[in-house]
Amino acid sequence: MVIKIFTNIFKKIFAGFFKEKGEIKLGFYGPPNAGKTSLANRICKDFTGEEIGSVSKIPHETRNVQFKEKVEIEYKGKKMTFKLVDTPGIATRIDYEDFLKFKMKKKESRKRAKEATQGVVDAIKWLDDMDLVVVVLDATENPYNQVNITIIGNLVARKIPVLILANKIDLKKSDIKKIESAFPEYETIGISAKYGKNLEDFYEAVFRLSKSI
Ligand SMILES: Nc1nc2c(ncn2[C@@H]2O[C@H](COP(=O)(O)OP(=O)(O)O)[C@@H](O)[C@H]2O)c(=O)[nH]1
Ligand SMILES: [Mg+2]
Repeated sequence: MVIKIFTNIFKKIFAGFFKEKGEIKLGFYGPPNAGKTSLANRICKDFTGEEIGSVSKIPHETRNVQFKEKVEIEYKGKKMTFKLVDTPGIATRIDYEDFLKFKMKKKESRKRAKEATQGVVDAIKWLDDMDLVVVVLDATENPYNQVNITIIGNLVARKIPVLILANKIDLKKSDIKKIESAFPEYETIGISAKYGKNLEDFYEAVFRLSKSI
């Protein structure tokens, strides 16, 4: 009897330990069109053979939080299991008229704007659940804006480890230094999600930060 109780307690502790450490919840956050889904897809494809969601040049393509569980990433002989969480782009202003420029019909544009607005709410709701967040920024855009500062400020307030990615370094206009100087307290890594450039540095940082969780 006593042994049984002890075994059960032991099992519970052990299960809890694995539950916490077993799967690291890795969130992809950032403004629309920065390349969050492109990056999540690349990782998923490389390690599971499947993609997580669709990519588009039209902003707010991702309007639901989407996941891929039990993604085992291998880097330099080490393995870690992640739950990848790809989120809708965070924006302060979503105007359906912006979609009309992409030859989208009025009705469809209005629907997209409504869903995108809900998407922002959902992305923020999920923040509390994350173990580690990768903030994906488009390195060809000015990083000093309300959205970026709000996302990073929120993560800091919640004490969630942050890694900043300067994406689209394949483009001539990209400027990693500008992102680094906008957020000097955080590690910034330049990548190209589309062409799979410099992902080694990204995995390196993710593994290192995951160990400290
Ligand atoms: N040149 C370039 N384009 C990219 C890169 N990553 C994403 N894109 C493009 O940026 C647009 C938005 O990508 P998406 O992954 O949907 O961004 P999300 O809204 O942050 O999920 C698409 O047209 C992508 O092909 C990159 O590394 N380089
Ligand atoms: Mg997306």
